[in-house]
Amino acid sequence: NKRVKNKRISRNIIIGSEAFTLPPPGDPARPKGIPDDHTKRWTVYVRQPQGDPDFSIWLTKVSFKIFNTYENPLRVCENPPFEVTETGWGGFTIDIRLHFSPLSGEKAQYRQHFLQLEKYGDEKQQARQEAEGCVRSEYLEVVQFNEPTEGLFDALTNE
Ligand code: SLL
Repeated sequence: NKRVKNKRISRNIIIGSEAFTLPPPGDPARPKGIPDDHTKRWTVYVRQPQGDPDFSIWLTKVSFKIFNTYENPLRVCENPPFEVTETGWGGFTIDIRLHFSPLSGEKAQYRQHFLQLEKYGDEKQQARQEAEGCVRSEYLEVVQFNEPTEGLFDALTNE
């Protein structure tokens, strides 16, 4: 697996979470089977920025390690969408592992995301989060491949 010298390829991904307030226990609108102390439904995700070429060429698997009281806390997504949806009551840090196409010869890369369930920001932001019943927390991440393999270089420069 020959490498292309003096080259670096960068790709952007979005890591984030969104959390929706659940109707309280006893409310007919509350979905069945959710423990009474769970107040939110949340999703943690790795997505591509809108308009970017298909990232599944190079990003082939994403694993999310969620809080260890959940069933099967290591959630592995072998295909997009790379996301996990659960319910709960509290936020925590999620360990994320990005796995790359075998032709890249790259080791997995590690990221973290704090699952933010509570409103945050200034008054205006919090008012909007309250009105939408949704708290979103996202950031842009850069994934860099230094001296990529020829296979990865060709795949990413022909996209
Ligand atoms: C802490 N950050 O103080 C917290 C932990 C865990 C939240 C938050 C339900 C988990 C389940 C849930 O929301 N846990 O149902 O297993 O340590």
